[in-house]
Amino acid sequence: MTNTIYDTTHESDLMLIVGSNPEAAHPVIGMQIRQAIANGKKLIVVDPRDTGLATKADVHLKLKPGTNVAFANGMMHIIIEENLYDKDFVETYTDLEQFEKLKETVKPYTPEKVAEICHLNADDLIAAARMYATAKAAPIFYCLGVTEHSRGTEGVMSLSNLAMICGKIGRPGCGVCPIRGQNNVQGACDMGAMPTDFTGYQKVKNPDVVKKFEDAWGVELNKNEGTKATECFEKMMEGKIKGLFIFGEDPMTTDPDTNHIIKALSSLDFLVVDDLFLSETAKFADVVLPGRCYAEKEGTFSNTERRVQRVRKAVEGPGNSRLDTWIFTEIMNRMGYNQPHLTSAEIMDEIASLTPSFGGISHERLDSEEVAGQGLQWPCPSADHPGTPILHKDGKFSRGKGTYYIADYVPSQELPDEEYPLLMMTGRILYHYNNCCMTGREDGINNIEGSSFIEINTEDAKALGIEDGDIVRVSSRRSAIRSQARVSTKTSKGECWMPFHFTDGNANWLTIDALDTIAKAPEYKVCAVRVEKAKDNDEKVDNYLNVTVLDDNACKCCG
Ligand SMILES: Nc1nc2c(c(=O)[nH]1)N[C@H]1C(S)=C(S)[C@@H](COP(=O)(O)OP(=O)(O)OC[C@H]3O[C@@H](n4cnc5c(=O)[nH]c(N)nc54)[C@H](O)[C@@H]3O)O[C@H]1N2
Ligand SMILES: Nc1nc2c(c(=O)[nH]1)N[C@H]1C(S)=C(S)[C@@H](COP(=O)(O)OP(=O)(O)OC[C@H]3O[C@@H](n4cnc5c(=O)[nH]c(N)nc54)[C@H](O)[C@@H]3O)O[C@H]1N2
Ligand SMILES: [Mo]
Repeated sequence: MTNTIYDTTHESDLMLIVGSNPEAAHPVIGMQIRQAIANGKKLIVVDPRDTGLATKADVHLKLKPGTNVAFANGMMHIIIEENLYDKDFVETYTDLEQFEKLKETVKPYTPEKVAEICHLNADDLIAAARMYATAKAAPIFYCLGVTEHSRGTEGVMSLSNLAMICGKIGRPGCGVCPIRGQNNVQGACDMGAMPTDFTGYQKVKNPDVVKKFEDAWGVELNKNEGTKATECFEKMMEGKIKGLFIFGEDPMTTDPDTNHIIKALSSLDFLVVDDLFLSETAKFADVVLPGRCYAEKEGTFSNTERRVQRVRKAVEGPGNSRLDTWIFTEIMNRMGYNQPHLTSAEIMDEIASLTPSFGGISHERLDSEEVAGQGLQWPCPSADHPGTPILHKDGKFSRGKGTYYIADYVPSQELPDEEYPLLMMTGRILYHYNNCCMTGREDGINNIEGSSFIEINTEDAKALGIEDGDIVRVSSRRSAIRSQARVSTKTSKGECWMPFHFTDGNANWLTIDALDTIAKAPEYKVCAVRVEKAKDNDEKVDNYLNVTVLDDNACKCCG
């Protein structure tokens, strides 16, 4: 996030939420947004479903999934046409040549055209554009409804363009605010868990950076960028990746097109999985290493607002489990690199010594009265630096003038047709966490939500002869599963929605492995499916995961 949770919910007069369901996925922030609404702040929600916050919004744009770029371009069209953009900000702080190109690009995105692409009412779009542009301060919150598309990065860039032309960046109550996913996914990215970056987004492509790390670690490093996680599966099938170490991830449940994943993992010579539990992926492994969870370790997590916070060990790890850092250190030693076991405070000191944006962060400081349990927001370059709550302050972008990355709307990769007539989105519910390895063990939670379901629109259900609660067969070009129908108007006609948490009847047997052209995140939010009333004899049940699989586990697209 460019800004903080506090300023976006307290110092704004309007909040624009695009493709994010914080009441379910970020309940603490969701609660603060609800409070902000109760305090009189306006709300625009852009989401294909009637989420909890959508029902409380001043304007709910219930757009067709996969059309965010058209929506954002439409907003900018109206704002520029009506001269509601922030001329001072644009002229002083942004690249004017690019702004002219942006104007040209959004010109054809008239309210009528966008209404048609996005299945919206043009007047609602105009109302939303005027409200956002004229608000004194307004943040844009976004999440996976924007990013998990084949044109997801372009969706993000389009929202940044919108914030920039309205001068709603670099000051309190504004900003472009992706609400991050896992508790420490921000920290994982900050620490270089990406094949293109070392810690603090220092680039592998930069020889000076590589040299710095080589000197610090006393080894020669590979100068090439690595393979993005989602691109590894293809390489496994091609035999280019033969061994794999998976650490805290369960692609068998959470990656798209499970048949594809089975095929990829089966192609490996050797698979190691480090996890808390015997996940579906761990069942495939040659070696399983039992890791320890957040409550069993010391360290720091970086939250969604770049706030590095201390985590303290509360309980001992069970049985033979080991800290993930212990496992990595042992592997380094056994592979011939002499690496002493360090405490998490010592690891933090090494991070600070090699990472300019973390230069002033240490356990000592985080535990001190100065910080008083609030953590420190990076960039925090030195021990006397207070941290940085708001990025790009006063229009100062790190690259100089703010630039516009301009994109046209491109439809999703797989759209409904006669054979698979419904557009399916997937996502999460409040009660379960991703692969369910942790939350699925709790009877109390499973009693509330314990099995696969699919939300279908009332009119579609009627046409298909399906009633609320019926067991249905859901199929896509990749596979078929059983689930339970929930019939309502929460999704629009022609659209349906499924959670991906449940092992039995998991949505990822159906999802498509199309990737975002830039970030390579999967297009989890759009694929085409057919829903029909399940019959006892219409499919065979596969033993693995107890779901129905077409063609003896063979993948339809690659055989
Ligand atoms: N309870 C719970 N909380 C979680 C998680 C969990 O599993 N359970 N997972 C965590 C993780 S890893 C993450 S990344 C976050 C994700 O948090 P979110 O992104 O908020 O969650 P999702 O349900 O994936 O999707 C958000 C919204 O996108 C909408 N959407 C779908 N397609 C489109 C589209 O094309 N355009 C627009 N504008 N909207 C669309 C959906 O209707 C949905 O309301 O949640 C985190 N928090
Ligand atoms: N269809 C569909 N699929 C999706 C999504 C969607 O919206 N739709 N969302 C996607 C998103 S945003 C995400 S982030 C992924 C999440 O997918 P995953 O990362 O695969 O799922 P998680 O449940 O977050 O965590 C995976 C494993 O980490 C283990 N674990 C937890 N803590 C620790 C630890 O400290 N150490 C170790 N070693 N292991 C630990 C858990 O036991 C669990 O088995 O799913 C993706 N899949
Ligand atoms: Mo995520």
